[in-house]
Amino acid sequence: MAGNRTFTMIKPDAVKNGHIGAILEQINASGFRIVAMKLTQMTKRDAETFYGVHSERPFFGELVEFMTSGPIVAAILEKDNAVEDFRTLIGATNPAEAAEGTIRKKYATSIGENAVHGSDSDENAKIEGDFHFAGREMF
Ligand code: DAT
Ligand code: MG
Repeated sequence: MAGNRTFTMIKPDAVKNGHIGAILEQINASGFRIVAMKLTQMTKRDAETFYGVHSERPFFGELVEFMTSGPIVAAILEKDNAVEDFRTLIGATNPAEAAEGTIRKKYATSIGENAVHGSDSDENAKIEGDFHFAGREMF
C-alpha cells in the first residue's frame, strides 16, 4: 500500500528567486497538508549525507555546492499516495522535460538548479523527513 507522506525541499534557487509563496500555494492547492516545515540551510556534511546515493555521480560536487548555497524550505507533506502524486506535481528532474504546469517547469532554472526536491519512495520519504525534523516538529 502506498504511504501518505513525502518529504520536500524548496531549493536555494527558488528561495532566492522569491518563489516560496507560489510553490507552497500550489502544493496546498494540490491537496497536500503540511505536517512539518522550516527555513534552514544545509551544511556541506548535511548535503553529502542527504545525497549520499549520488556520491559517485559527476555532478555530485556541484549538487552539494548548490544545495548549501543558501536557505531552503524543508517540509513533510501528507496526502494519499503522497510520494507518487508529489513527483507528478513537481515534474521531471530536467525542467526542459517537465510537463506544463509542474513546479519545475514553472520555477526551475536548470537540471542542477531545479527548484524543488521530492522523495522517490516511501522508505526514503521517512529517512529524509527524519533527517530534517525531530518528532516534536511533526504535526
Ligand atoms: P530528482 O531530484 O528528480 O529525484 P535525482 O535524484 O536523479 O533527481 O538527482 C538529484 C538531484 O541531483 C537533482 O534534483 C539535480 C541533481 N542532478 C541530477 N542529475 C543531474 C545532472 N545530469 N546534472 C546536474 N545535476 C543533476
Ligand atoms: Mg531523487
